[in-house]
Amino acid sequence: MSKPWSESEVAALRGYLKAGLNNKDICKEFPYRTPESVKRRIRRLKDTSYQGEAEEAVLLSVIEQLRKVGPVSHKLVGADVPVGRRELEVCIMDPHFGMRCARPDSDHTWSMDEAEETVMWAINRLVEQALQYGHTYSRVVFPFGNDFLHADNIAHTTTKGTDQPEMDSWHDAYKRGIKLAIRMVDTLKNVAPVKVYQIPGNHSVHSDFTMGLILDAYYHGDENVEVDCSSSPYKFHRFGKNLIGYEHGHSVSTIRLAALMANERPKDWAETSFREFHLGDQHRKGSSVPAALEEQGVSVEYHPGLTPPNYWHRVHSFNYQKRGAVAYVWHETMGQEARFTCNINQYTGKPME
Ligand SMILES: [Mn+2]
Repeated sequence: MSKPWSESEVAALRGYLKAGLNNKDICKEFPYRTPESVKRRIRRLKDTSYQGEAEEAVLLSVIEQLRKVGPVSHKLVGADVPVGRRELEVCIMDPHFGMRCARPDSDHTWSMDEAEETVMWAINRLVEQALQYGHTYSRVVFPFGNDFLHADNIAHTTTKGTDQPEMDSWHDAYKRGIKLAIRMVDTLKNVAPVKVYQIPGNHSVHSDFTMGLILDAYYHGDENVEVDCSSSPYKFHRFGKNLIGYEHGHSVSTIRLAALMANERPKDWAETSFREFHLGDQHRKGSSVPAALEEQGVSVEYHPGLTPPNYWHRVHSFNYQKRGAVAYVWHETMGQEARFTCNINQYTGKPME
């Protein structure tokens, strides 16, 4: 086995390739290595850079095509609503699309069909409740991501490489996931113009981020949908006296969130009175340490998920948590005014209706 290539050797190799040297001449530059070893390294370098370039070219061409085929519409919905006043925030956390569960290793069954049906039931139910509330909304705020897909790649692992054996075909989940994301946004668009914030989770950072880019491209010509798909790990939404922070909940300790908000958004912090962080990750209201908190006037809340406890949850007895989704009504000056919840019965696995 030959000695591993050092970074400076690889850098030199890259330089020779860039300068147009042929394989034979490059081999002469590394007299202490066999020509086979040098050629193998050259092949590897070419393969990786070719693959990277090819993937980027495919993604850019898909995004370019989407920009052309997405809907073109001018601001119609909510255009007559007085500026500000009320916004509706809809939190569908941790859909884990593509996860497949069967009983009794999991509490309930879960498939892409069931996920689509459940997610759309939740969105429609929350919208119905929001409209029954009797007010109009100037905007719908929609955090998207938060483990939208269960696994991040064809090896069925999370972004950091933890195996997710319960994942269906990643390709299929990704393609169907895009359609579902568009259905969700289209439904919310019937209420008011939608602001989407892409929030990375811990299961599917790359997949959810690129889906955010696809949503951004798809709604490029639609003045009723705006997508914030920056690569920032957390995002902030300012509305009048309200400031909402989004973070998935797995990487920042809850106790740090208040100061993080103040530092990240000093001007918004100074001009607002109502500040909250809305998190996912735990698939239930509150995490164990601490259960829920308000620190320096910033309330931090973990949100329930719609997914059933899978084998991993069941094996650790992290099951029987309340499943559901939550929406909030924010008044421009008076703060959070109402909260709607739609619930799934944790014993039957069916929507409570
Ligand atoms: Mn999750």
